[in-house]
Amino acid sequence: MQQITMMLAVSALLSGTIAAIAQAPSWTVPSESQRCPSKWGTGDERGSGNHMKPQAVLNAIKLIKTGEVIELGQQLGGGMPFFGTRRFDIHLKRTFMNAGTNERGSNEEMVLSEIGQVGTQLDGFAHQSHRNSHYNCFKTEEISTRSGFTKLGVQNVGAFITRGVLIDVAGFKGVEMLGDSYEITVADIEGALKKQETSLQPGDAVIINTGWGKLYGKDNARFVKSCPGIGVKAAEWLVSKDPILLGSDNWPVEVAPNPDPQISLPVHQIALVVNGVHLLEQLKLDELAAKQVYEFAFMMQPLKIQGATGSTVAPIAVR
Ligand code: UVW
Repeated sequence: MQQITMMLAVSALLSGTIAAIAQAPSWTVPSESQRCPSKWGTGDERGSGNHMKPQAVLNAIKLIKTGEVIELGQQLGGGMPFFGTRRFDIHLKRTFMNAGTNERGSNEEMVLSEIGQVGTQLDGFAHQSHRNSHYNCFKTEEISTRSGFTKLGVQNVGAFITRGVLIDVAGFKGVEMLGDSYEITVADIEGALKKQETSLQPGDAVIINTGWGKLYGKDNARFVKSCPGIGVKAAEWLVSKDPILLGSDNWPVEVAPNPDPQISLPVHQIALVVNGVHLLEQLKLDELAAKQVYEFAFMMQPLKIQGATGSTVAPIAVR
């Protein structure tokens, strides 16, 4: 009898452990005591943007040899892909004639959009949180108002002029486009960098080509349904290289959905919340990849929208 009770107890213990293992998510957000204050100091709002110093500009311009400018921004308009219910409606306000003998006509437009979160966009730190806790442990209820965030607004980001590095993972794999929910591994990134003979430096704008941008405006339904991109391991590896931002041609920079169905866009939290590293989404990378431009001067300035969570941007690569 004693033996049977013991066996039942052991089997209950084992099945409990197995159930716990089966349920454990593959990644959890580090505690506030582990991630705050950020390495940039208590109260810091700029995170990786602190890399922007005059020396970064001087290093970047040394990479300009021909003056060729390659645009990295996708077009904004009705034909672009949207995540969820986001929209971009442009209403033309037609000509009016101004008084004066020179008969000057004027036109303008009104745009209705989640202007910080559509098209080629820079994610600011107010965009994401862990529960109510943002980058550097700013609390949502203490920094959010009807007219925007009082801390971490995108107007604080400023201009980025720094070394840009393209990691062409699609090229490394010998495909036009990675598979619909392919998770880029650390080995893929290391392999691509080795093939390109490029290495990463602190303060780089690190940009990953998945080929997914080819669907932008062409197959929008597929573009937003899922996407290839970096997962937790590759994101942590890249963040350990201390970049100014992580960018890609897909919609969230990271693989979606995450292969672990228990977690939702974890790279958003790894980058924006835990480490204060900006994300740059929906880049147009076809020209950069086709021309095999792996190192360049990267230039971008987000709109100075006070208290906004992000900004549509039109970055450029200059070589
Ligand atoms: C979300 O807001 C979920 O995504 P993104 O930052 O990619 O627009």
